[in-house]
Amino acid sequence: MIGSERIRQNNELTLAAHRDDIGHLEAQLALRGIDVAHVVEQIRTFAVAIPSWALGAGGTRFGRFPGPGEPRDIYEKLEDVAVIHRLTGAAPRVSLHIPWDEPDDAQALVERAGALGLGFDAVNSNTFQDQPGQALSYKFGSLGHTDAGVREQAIAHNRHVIDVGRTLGSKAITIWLADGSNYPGQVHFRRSFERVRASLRTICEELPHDWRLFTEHKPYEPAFYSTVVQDWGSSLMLAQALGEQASCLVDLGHHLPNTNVEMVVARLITAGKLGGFHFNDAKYGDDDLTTGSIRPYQLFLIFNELVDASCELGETFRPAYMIDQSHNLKDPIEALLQSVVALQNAYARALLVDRVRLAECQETNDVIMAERTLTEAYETDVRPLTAEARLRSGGALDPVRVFRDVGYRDHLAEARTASTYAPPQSL
Ligand code: RM4
Ligand code: MN
Ligand code: MN
Repeated sequence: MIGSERIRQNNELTLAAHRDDIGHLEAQLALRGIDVAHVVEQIRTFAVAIPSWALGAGGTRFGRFPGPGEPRDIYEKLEDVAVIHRLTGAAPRVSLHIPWDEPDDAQALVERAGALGLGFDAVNSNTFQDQPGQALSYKFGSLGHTDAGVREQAIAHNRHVIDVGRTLGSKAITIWLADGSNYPGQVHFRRSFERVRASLRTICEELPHDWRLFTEHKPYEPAFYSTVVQDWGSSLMLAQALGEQASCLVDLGHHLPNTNVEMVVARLITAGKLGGFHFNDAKYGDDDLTTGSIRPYQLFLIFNELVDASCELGETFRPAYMIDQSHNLKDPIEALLQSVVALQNAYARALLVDRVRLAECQETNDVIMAERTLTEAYETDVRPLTAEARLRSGGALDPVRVFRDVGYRDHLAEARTASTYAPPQSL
């Protein structure tokens, strides 16, 4: 339904206005010494992975409100990701959570994905829930459990996830652990960290040579007193202990209030240990809201660090970009379209920063002009640039509009009756 012809027809509706907008912006940016064509080509290179767990309505521990036409299995989730990719030109890979989206036949899944023009990004292991038939419980931890048997079971699960990922063509595993405690005295802080480190070391030693392992920190939830991989410091200690293949994953919602996340990003870059991102947005905690919906300036400042680093480090700087959101109210496909566009916009703004002038202002301690250099880029309406990038990639000027105009959700509601999809709650 959302083929290139439908997208082209929809683009036609506002193409003339778009041409005016980009022409105007081109003239404005030329005065700032910026070549629009070059920026558009850079935006076209941006890609972000879509999480397999975000395509159905999420939920909280208080309830879940399913929407019409939710995907009933992983194949239907791939179809939804393909729609997002077609409309944005920037979502060519899926990040699988196992066992939530454990494929019955990984090879068949690879073929289906290939036919849809998709591939697979990092695989995610799950030792934060017990699975039916599992021998030992993760109630008191997994990779950091006091019982060696539980740790071994959790290591074996990660091994399995890597095996699945190999068949899929993934090149990384992301490990987020719920290990922690709810009350003072419950766990020995140092011992539990050492046990996690030792378990991760075993996983890392067996990792295929061309794979990366990302450790993802989170300050609290579900553990409310202490979390073993609590902050970026703990995550960095792990990545450094594990060696070359390990690095840190920054989920934007996994920081205590008021943390300067863009500076965390800069520190990890300095350490050579910025592995990747889980993009989302948050007001209070791990809220998993639409990327860029609450703190768009922060998102821009993060991309400013990323662009700055890639100017210096070139091709070697390749963080993995993934979205990690939970869609409780919005149509998941629409929310993901919004998120991809928000990321394209943030990246575009960061590309407009005059880095030579910024460096000069920093060297001469010109506070006002340094800040203005950033806000000049941030306050530029970059929407025509990202629309043009999508257009050139065969995508939509306005992805959500196309999705609505073709009535795609209604079509899915009819095609996918009797949804059996039951995502996990309150993650
Ligand atoms: C966690 C963390 C992980 C994600 C789970 C579902 O809070 O963000 O990345 O896999 O939620
Ligand atoms: Mn995450
Ligand atoms: Mn999270």
